[in-house]
Amino acid sequence: GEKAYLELCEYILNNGTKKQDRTKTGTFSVFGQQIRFDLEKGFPLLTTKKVPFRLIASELLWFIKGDTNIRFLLQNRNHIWDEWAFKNWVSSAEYHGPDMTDFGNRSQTDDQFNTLYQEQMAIFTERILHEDDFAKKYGDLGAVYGKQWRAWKTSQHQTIDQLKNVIHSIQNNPDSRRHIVSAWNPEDIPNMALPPCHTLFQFYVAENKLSCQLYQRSADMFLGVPFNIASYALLTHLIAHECGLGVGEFVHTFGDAHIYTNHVDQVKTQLARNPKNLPSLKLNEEKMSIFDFDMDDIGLEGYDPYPAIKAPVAV
Ligand code: THF
Repeated sequence: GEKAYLELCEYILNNGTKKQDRTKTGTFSVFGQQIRFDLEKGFPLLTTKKVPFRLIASELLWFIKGDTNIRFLLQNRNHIWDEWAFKNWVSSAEYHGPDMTDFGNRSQTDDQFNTLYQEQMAIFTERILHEDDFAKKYGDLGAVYGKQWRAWKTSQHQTIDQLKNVIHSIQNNPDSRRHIVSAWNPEDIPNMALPPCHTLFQFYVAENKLSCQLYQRSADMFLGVPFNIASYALLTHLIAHECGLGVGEFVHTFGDAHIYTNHVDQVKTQLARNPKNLPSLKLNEEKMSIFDFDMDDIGLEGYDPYPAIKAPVAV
């Protein structure tokens, strides 16, 4: 549960190796850890800081639709993937604005640059929202989660709908040990804005309850992981709902589990708080298929977290 998450963060602060990373921010890192959440005990949205559930739900619906264009996220006022699309735009030949090289780091250290960056980002997201051709070209993140889950490309020029298939196999052969969805497609990695952090997940059915385990190759413990826990918990609930099953556990297995050096104070603030009761998830009982769910069909009750804790995202 939440306590296991907090203990893992504390363990990383105390025992992590200081490692440089792709984003040049620096991290404290450990390799190979696991935490578990009993989904019957409540919906695992962390209470020791406010986690924006609306953003988690809209991102998951985006994956489920098989959409890889940030326009849908922007229409839902969700900005968590903006930087990755922006990166493609500002490094393209068509971009003629101020130099945005290394914007992730510079926007955090240089106020004057940050103003320019915010301006360019606002122009960019407006164009994605309102110009179809521009959105097609620069809003798309390529072969990210939605693509791999719903339309994995085969060597025979066909596509595989892994999500539909896994739901079908849960319904028809619940005891199977092959309820797997893989987002890691070695052929596509070179064409991705960001190779998938959630590499692979597996479902498991026992005693009429659906459990899910995720293997996450790289885990930003403070910003990403609270999103990821709630996202896979929500996915498990949605699929259990469609299959007429109860919910079991969410098991979260980590490869490189890290805390960015510029998140350490925030983590310490969070560690000083005691977890409260978990909220509960309310799904629209009238909708059966997970492919028909909209934001209005997903609600949360009894969420009473501590205040949000701000931190910069490493790009
Ligand atoms: N890159 C890094 N460095 N960390 C990640 O967690 C991450 N993700 C996705 C892709 N690349 C990543 C994007 N997911 C936030 C949360 C999840 C993200 C990206 C950003 C974030 O900033 N959350 C804020 C609130 C943001 C808001 O209110 O708009 C927070 O306080 O939780 C791994 O999935």
